[in-house]
Amino acid sequence: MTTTSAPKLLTSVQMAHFVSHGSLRLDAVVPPELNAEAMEVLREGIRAAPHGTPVTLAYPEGSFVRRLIELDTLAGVLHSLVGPEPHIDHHAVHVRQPHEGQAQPLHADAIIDVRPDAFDVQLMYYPSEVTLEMGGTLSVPGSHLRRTNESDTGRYQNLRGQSRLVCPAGTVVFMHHGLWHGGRRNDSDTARYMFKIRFNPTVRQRRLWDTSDLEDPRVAAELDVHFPWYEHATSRLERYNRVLLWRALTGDEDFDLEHWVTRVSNRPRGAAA
Ligand SMILES: O=C(O)CCC(=O)C(=O)O
Repeated sequence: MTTTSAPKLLTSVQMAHFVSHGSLRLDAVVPPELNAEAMEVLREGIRAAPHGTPVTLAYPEGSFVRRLIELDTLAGVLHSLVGPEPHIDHHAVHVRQPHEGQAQPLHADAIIDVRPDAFDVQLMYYPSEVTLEMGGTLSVPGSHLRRTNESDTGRYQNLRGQSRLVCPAGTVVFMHHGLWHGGRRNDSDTARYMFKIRFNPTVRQRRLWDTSDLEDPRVAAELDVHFPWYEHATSRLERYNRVLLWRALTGDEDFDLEHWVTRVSNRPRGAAA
């Protein structure tokens, strides 16, 4: 992927935020000219590419999508999360029509996905302002490591701590593929547009971000965050799963929070004297 200047990589604190929350939100990062162009391009639709197409083949040099994902900030976040030359799993233009009368059920964009050390990332781009009435994407922070099956979560309504996106034009959310989310009902008079691209990594997702702050105590604080919808016991399991993912992302097999993983991986081999 080419960029005009050096892409702005994530810090370790931001990566840890992604690992615990399952998403990162960047408000108004896309400039107004590109947002205006987006509205025309998205209304016309963007030609689909077969699953697993390299970015450079899916989106020709100079095309709207290439210029979007090559913005320094977006390119830096993408590189940090999935590395260079990812493949396009698929893309879609999601329109919540004015007064369409229904919401999408809560779902993850995956069947049960047990990869412990790899994940896909979804870029969700909102070219226009999204107000509370417009059916912004609902998401449930910290739900991405539950390994649920697609829309099996559809009967859950309104979990404590859920987030309903309200944002300025040009906002982009990067989402772990397992995060529970869904488009809400649009009760406004205006169609809501969102362009989503799912990226498959083609390299090992290890230390792809700016790791100079790896020892910052805010890293562990981010990884240890609690969400109000967690049950008591599973909140421990969430922390455990985050430690496993952080170990995979950093290669640091000793990293832990309160001994959670160390305790259950303790397999002494020596014989008693
Ligand atoms: O339209 C939205 O806000 C969400 C769309 C969605 O759930 C998806 O792309 O999987």
